[in-house]
Formats: sequence, structure tokens, C-alpha cells
Amino acid sequence: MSTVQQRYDAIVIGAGFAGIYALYKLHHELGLNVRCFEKGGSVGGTWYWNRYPGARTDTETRVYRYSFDKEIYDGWNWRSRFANQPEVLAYLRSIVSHYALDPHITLDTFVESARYDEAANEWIVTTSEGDTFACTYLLTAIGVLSKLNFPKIAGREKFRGMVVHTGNWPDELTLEGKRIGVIGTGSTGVQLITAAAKTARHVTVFQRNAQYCVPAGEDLVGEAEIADYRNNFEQVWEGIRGTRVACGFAESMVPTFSVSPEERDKVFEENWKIGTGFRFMFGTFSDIASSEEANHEATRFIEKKIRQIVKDPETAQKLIPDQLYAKRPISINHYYEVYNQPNVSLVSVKNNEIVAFTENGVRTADGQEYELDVLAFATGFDTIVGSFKDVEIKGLHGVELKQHWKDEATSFMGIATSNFPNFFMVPGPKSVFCNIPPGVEAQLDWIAALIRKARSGEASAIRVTPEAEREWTQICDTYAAYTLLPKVDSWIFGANVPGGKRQTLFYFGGLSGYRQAWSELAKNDFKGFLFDRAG
Ligand code: NA7
Repeated sequence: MSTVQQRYDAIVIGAGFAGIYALYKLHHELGLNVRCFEKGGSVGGTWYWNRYPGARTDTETRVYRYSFDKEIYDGWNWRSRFANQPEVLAYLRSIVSHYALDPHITLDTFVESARYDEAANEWIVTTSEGDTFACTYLLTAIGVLSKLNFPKIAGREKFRGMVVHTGNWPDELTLEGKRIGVIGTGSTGVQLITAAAKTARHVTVFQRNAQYCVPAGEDLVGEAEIADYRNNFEQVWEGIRGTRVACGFAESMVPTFSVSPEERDKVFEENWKIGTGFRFMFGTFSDIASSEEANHEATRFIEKKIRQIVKDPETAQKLIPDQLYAKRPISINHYYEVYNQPNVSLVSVKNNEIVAFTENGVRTADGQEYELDVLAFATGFDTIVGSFKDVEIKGLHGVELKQHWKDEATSFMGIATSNFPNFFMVPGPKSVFCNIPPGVEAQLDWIAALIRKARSGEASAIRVTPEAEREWTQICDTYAAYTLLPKVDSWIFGANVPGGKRQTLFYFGGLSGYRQAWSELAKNDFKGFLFDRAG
């Protein structure tokens, strides 16, 4: 066993949205000695790896950021309503440098294993560089969507072109004049397709299930709007924390069938114009994501739009989903329009999958060959649980996290799990389903409160009771059952990867409900968490 090189109060794995805030919170606010290990060559997490053309957030820039950074917010010049990948990356880097967090981050270093030493009450962490460190608190901030789903297609060695995944896009790859095939039409695929259609010689879209796409809305934010956000920063964020998906718009309390058909269409039309899928799903009517009848009203409207925009009726038909509008809603400008361009073609692989690579492209089951220079997999990720698959984490009695989760990935409050003392996941399974930055802020604010309590009471370890974990699992299942989301296969339930286990991976009570649950816990002396005394 290698010798411990350095001891820290806390080690954070990952320097994306969650890891950076963890470092800020634990080091800056709690004054702990913290080290953050990041496998990438820069901070940024998702926004470092996903460098494909067209990559941008589809949550408005003003709320796709931390709410603790008023200072940076005031001095920040931004115009994009939806920050693109370089802009989000620059924002995260600016936070790191503003708060002088760089010296605490070690880049290009993958944490391979972490083992809890019961006798010493500390975590022993080993890295890809062969180094060993010890810490009291271990926090994983390794991403919700970071383990690539890279479906296997036979004969890859034959293909003379390039094969890429959007989640690990090579900087040198441009699409000008190339023939690109894109597999996947989720949020990522539609961004890549729309961007590629502008420059590529030809874009062949391989679509398995069509999805409902709603325009994102205006690209730029006006000066007056920005000034308004700046002047009302605190109120805006207070409002956001009181909503479910926390995307910065008012969520509707009006049931779909409480208004006339004409009024319904008017509301859908207004929201189609303003834009974003989340607004269309949660800002139009209160029950689009929970009632099948209401959901059909929304899909009927989107279907009508698709038929109006796409000139070729056969292509339009292929683009109309045959499922509920119950996946993670997609926002994208000018998506359906690209199918009117001569350099874009749509191939349905739903009943005619890609079976093999050829020298010049790929072949589908019907024997048709598609010639390509680049094949891009926009096939998504192995949600949350996948992020833990390559790290060996052993808790009490040497039990491995993967073993602990063999039946179901569980946690208490989405952050901790029994048998793993002083171990926090931001986010872990059964975390709140909402806009990421305010979600991780809520989690880390409470983790910091737990650590503060442990340190002030000289507790050596914070643990979760199995009962609390079981109860939280039930709560998450109950909320999930209120929604239509489990009725379709998507990454939200881990049902998107081959052999993936369908399970409730999120808490669907919304950010408001989640924060409320934490407030109740705090009032009850953090019932469900145990604070062990040393010795
Ligand atoms: P998603 O939303 O999981 O989308 C993946 C897409 O890839 C989706 O269209 C899938 O079709 C398709 N897919 C996956 N495997 C295959 C195979 N084997 N053959 C054909 N098509 C396949 O991932 P994204 O990266 O787009 O977005 C993830 C999140 O990142 C997004 O929701 C935002 O929150 C940011 P399917 O629908 O499963 O038939």
C-alpha cells in the first residue's frame, strides 16, 4: 500500500459546476484545507468536454449560473440569452480565478479509488498518477451526465472516416465541407444537427425516436433586461428557489382543461414564441407533465407546428414522435427548418438500425449504405450511476458502492448513503430534478451545514441511517409516479443505455420541495443523519 502523501480536511472530485462551488463553500466559507482533483485539462466539467459545434445551454444564461456570485454578475458583460459552450466555460473559469481557487485544483488527474479507513476515520484516495492522499470528508462532483453512452456498431476498424462522441469532441474537428452522420436527436443531437447544417456538405440524421422540439427563443438579451436582472438579483433568485424546475420563469398553476380550446392554443402559441422546452412544459399549464390528456394537447400543438414548418410531408411525419411529451424537454431554434435544406436528410433507424460500419460509412439493416466522413454519436450518457462506474469507492466493512447499489442506486436527500461515512455526492442518485446550478447550491449549502455541525460538536463522522435512505427512496418513487416521465425511456430513469436498469434517479418534488425538506430536517436536528463521536 502506498504512503499517504498529504492529508486534507476534504477532497473534492471534479471541477464542474458542483465541484467549483464545493471548493468555494468548504475552503472559502468553512476555512477547510481542500484539494480538488479534476480529470480534464481545465475546470468546467460538462462544459469542458462537450465542445461539439452548437453546444450551448438551453436554460437562460441569467439563471444558468451560481446565485452566490452577485459581484461577478454585476461586472459581467453578457448578451447571449443562451450561453454557448465557450461562454459557460469562461464563466466557470472566471469564478475559479475570482475566488482564487486555482491553487487548490489539480488538473489532469483521475481519482481511481477511495477507501474508508474505519480505524483512522479518514478516506484514503488514490489517483491515476499513483499518488495517495487522505481526507476527512470526501465529495464527489463527477457529473450527472458524464459517462458516455457509446453504442457498439460492428466493423469500426473498417471505416476510413472519423468516429466521435459529442461528449468528447476533438478541438481540431470542423465540419466544413464534410459529410457527417449524427446518431441521436436528444438535446445534444439537435444542437449539433442545426449547427452542422450550416457548414457541412451533407448531414445524415439517424433518428431512433423522434422528440418534441420547441424553439429556444430570442438569441440576445437587451441592455434594459440585463439591468433589470442586476437590480433585482436577490428577488429573482428567491423566486427561482420557490419553483420546481428553477429555470427562471413563472410555472403555471392553471390546469389545461380549465380554459377553452381557443385560450389553450393562445397560451401554447405565446409560449412557443417566447421559447424554451421547460417553459412550454411547465409554464403553459400545470399538468402537461402529469396528465396524459393535457400532454396530448401540447403534443397536438407541436405536431401542427412540425407539419407547418417541414415542407416534405414524409419527413414531417418521421419527425412527429409517437410517444408522450415526457422526456427532458428540448429547446432549439430553427431545428425543424433544417429538414427543408437539400444538405440534410433524415433516416429513421427505429425499425432499421445501423448494423455495421463499412469502409465509407455505415449500413442499416435494410442494406442501405450511407457514405460519411464523420460519424458523430450524440447518444447521451449513463446517468449519475455511470459516473461512479470507473471509480472504486469502498465504505464501512470494505463494502463497494457498486455493491451497495446492486438492486437500486439509493441515497438520502440525493447526497449521502448509509455505510459511507463522511461521503457526499453532488449530485448523487435521487437528487432534485431541476436547473443544475441552484440544485447543486442547495445541496452544498446543506452539506456545509452538516460539516459545520459535525465539527462544532467534534463528531468524527456523519452517517446516514438505512431507514432514512429507504424513506427517501419511497418519497422519490411516489413523486415520480405523479408524473408521466417514467412512461417513456430516457436518461432521466437510466433506461437509455444498453442493459441500463430502469430506476428512479431523481426527486421530482422540485427545488422548492427539496429545499423545504431540508429546512424540515434542520428543524429536527438533521434526523436521518448520525453524528458519531470519535473513539
Ligand atoms: P439523450 O437525451 O439521452 O439523447 C440521446 C439520443 O441518442 C436519443 O435520441 C436516443 O434515441 C439516441 N440513441 C441512443 N442510443 C442509440 C442507438 N443505439 N441507436 C440510435 N439512437 C440512439 O442525450 P443528449 O446528449 O442529447 O442529452 C442529454 C442531456 O444533456 C440533455 O437532456 C440535457 O439535459 C443536456 P432514443 O430517444 O433513446 O430512441
